[in-house]
Amino acid sequence: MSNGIILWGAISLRALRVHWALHELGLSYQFRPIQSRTGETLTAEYTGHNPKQKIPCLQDGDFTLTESPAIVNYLFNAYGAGKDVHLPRNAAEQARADEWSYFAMMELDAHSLYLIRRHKFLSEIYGEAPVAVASAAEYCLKQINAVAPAVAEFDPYIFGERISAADILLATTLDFAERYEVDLPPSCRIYRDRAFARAAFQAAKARNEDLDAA
Ligand SMILES: N[C@@H](CCC(=O)N[C@@H](CS)C(=O)NCC(=O)O)C(=O)O
Repeated sequence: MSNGIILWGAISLRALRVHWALHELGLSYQFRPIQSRTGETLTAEYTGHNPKQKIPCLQDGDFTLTESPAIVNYLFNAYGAGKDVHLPRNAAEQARADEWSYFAMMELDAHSLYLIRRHKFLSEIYGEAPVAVASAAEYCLKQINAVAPAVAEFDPYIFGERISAADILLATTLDFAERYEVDLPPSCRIYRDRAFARAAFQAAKARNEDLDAA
């Protein structure tokens, strides 16, 4: 357990990734439930922690970290030893974890889903771009369909019985895709549902949505 951890960021799926990692690791933490596009990320205090003015941001003592995949991996590496989670045991496993993580973060999250979010669901801020949105949705579905057979082989997670940081990144991003109207193939839906049924995920989701938290 650590009492020096503070997580900034509520409601957002990217903040949820960090809440989930903290719950899987059984870590206590303080929560600053600031949200995107409310002005709360623009304060001088928060900008001091994250000049990018985005959530999530983690403080662990005097160590400050942004970018949800970096934070999830940091927490697993710093606090996962001896816990009921999977940590890569060799270079090949680390590479496999990286492969799934970069796939989720780059091919799905950055290249396609964030584009759909900005130019379809937040078009009043970022402008409409229907051709780009349709192309991104098609691209995202093609990428997800390409990995669906491999996801069907997870037993039940990427590395077997124990959940890994890469699972947190992949499962949340597949859910992100479904929210943005990408039709998940059955193996991906089953995997996401299985991961989200975990007690740690359910507790994390409740905390992520608890705007009265301090
Ligand atoms: N790559 C970053 C993205 C962070 C991000 O875009 N956060 C959104 C909320 S999900 C945000 O803070 N948006 C506020 C804004 O764009 O002003 C991560 O994964 O942490």
